[in-house]
Amino acid sequence: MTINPGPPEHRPHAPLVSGTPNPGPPVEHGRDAKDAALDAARAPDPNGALTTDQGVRVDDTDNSLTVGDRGPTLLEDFQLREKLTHFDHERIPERVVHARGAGAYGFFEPYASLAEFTCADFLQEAGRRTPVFVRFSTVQGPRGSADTVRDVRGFATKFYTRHGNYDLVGNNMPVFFIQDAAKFPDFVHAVKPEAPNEIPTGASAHDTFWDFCSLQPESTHMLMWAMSDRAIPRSYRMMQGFGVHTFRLVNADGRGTFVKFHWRPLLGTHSQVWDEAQLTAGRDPDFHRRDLWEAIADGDFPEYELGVQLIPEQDEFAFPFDLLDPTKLVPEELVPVRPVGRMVLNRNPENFFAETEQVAFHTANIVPGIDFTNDPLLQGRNFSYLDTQLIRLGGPNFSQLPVNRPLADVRVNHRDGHGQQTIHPGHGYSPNSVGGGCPFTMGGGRLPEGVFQHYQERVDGRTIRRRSPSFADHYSQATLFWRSMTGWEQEHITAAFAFELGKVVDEEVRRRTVGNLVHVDPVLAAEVARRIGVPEPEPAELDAPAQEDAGAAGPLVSPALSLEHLRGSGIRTRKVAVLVGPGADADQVRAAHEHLGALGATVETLAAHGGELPARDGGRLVVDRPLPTTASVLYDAVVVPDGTGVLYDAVIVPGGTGPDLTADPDAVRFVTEALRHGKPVAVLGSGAGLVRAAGAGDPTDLAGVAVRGPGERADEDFWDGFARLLERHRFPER
Ligand code: HDD
Repeated sequence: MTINPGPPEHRPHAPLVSGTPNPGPPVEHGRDAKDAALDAARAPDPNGALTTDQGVRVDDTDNSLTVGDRGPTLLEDFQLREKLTHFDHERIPERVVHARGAGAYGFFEPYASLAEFTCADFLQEAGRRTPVFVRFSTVQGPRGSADTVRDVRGFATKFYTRHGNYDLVGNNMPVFFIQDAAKFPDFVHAVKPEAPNEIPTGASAHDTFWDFCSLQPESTHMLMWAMSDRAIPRSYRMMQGFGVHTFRLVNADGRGTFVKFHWRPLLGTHSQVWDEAQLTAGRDPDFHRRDLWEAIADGDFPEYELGVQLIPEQDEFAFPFDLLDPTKLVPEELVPVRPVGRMVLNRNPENFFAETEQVAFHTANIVPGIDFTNDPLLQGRNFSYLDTQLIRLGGPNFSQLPVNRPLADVRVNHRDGHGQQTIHPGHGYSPNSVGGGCPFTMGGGRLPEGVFQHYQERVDGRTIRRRSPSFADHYSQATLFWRSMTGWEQEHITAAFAFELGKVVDEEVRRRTVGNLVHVDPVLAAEVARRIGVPEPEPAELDAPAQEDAGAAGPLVSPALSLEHLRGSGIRTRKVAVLVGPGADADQVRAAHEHLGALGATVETLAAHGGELPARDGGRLVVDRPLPTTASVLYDAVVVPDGTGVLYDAVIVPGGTGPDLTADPDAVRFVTEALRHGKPVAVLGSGAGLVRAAGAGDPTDLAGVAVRGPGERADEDFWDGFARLLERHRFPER
């Protein structure tokens, strides 16, 4: 029986009234206006008596109402019926794509006013903060799928501006698979698990995806990105975001400027390697979700810089590709990215379902100062997102859900519908006289600030159903991407094609894909063909130059596309494992924690079991995690101090005389994987033995391995040097 802890706190819910006063601009620090708005929707303090939905207190929630001890359950048990009925209806349809995700609140603040180009409220004033909610996601897998699959990542941002909600619904890659929204259902049916058996989960390595892409060469550029390490990010905190389409900024005078949006993570853009990503999916399917949550909970707030590429209207046709084609990017060498502000994610949601699951993004949620272009992919999206929320969130009132509710005043003539929560005053029609003509519109002449008006684009043409000839070049930018990669990036892309196509059963699909790759790079095509066992392209095909049409011009190489140039600086939040056994050098363990910790890394001591271990100097070493509960793939670097021989992403081996970790298979596997995945490793004294036990030979011969010989002091320079290795993140050339 539940003990009643006393009367519940009296905290009535004020009904939402349309047109309630604007809570005003968000405050500069602490809880912002969105937090205050969410407070209003929060359930009463749970520290009170359990009630039914009707507020009736419940005396027992564990037993059904029955006739006697062993008799039938009674229909009159309204508490049981309510409990079961609500439970039976807990699930809503998951998103048809991007079902798996994680979200966070934060704020955006501009560095300077962008008023010259846009009257968008959130870009007007340096330092003025606008609350945001961001949801990151994978595309293919269902809600319960693993985080580290090879896939595009969604990067969707809702800005709660004073002039209404603005949604920037982007991805971590700057282009897309298709050019026209009419192809989206086909594309998604092809990439999703196959219809007969719903296999595979969270993977594009299957026949229907490659069948579609091989027949739809416009996907080639995006395929290059999807086969690159961009598709296996290290963290949501370490990936770029892109608005993909060309949008339009509009200033107070109605002047338009084309714009491409970019998010750049301050921690640098980093990826896993394929073997690591696959192992991580087993070790921690929630790897990215957990990483985001823990970073925010620990106060390591993820930060991204918003950048824009601005293109004057008169330059619309100045490029060797069509700005409206979403399979094309604008090389940064042609139009530099101008930094305009920063976004900080500083608060985790309180309830995953209420916030992260129910958040509803919509590409057509734009605000004064931002407008669309005629990109046919974007135009279709502008229909689809609203449409999907109607089924997913059960009706037309989803924008009243707390996470979706604007901070700006909402006065509408919409009425009723499922889930209506607003008590609307007035009659809901316009024009009216009985309500004094309210709510009124603000049309006519030069509009006051904060009123939306579309950019007045001149459009003229016949009604046709055909792809624009200016969209015809499908290979030039795929080639640009390929040529912009370093050697190791090219090898990873080649291996990814070989892996994915190696899983494809239909040989014709494999051949066709290789036939498309010939137009990207003949050597790539030949190597993929060799690895998947289809005939190598004929010499004639190998000579085929990249498509020589209008699109073939442009820069030959764009360094900005390579991960090699996106590393960022510092080692903040990198995870370092220190592998120890009994007899490890406590000074070295302490130094690793202190030096790397002071630079912002998270350092953990791992050993065969939890608790404590004797150190070489007779002291005790506190173990943060037992090795069997963790794995190298969950760390960025390993330190194996002397006296041990260990198992992390970066290994520090302190010198010492304790039992040899080389005899511990967990420890050997840990270091083997760290080395195989190109992670920085530090070995001190006898710790070097663990690298040898991992079959990697002499540690001094290995890139990214810091070594201190027996008896050598690991001074500050040593740890600073190791931090520089960690800053680079990976040594794929190893
Ligand atoms: Fe989409 C969700 C990004 C093309 C239709 N999309 C969705 C999400 C992201 C993107 C990040 C998840 C939002 C969230 O976290 O709730 N989608 C993109 C990008 C695209 C793109 C960057 C190309 C540039 N999408 C696209 C097309 C269509 C859709 C062409 C349909 C015509 N997308 C949807 C959708 C989803 C969606 C079916 C599923 C759930 C949702 O909208 O809310 O409407």
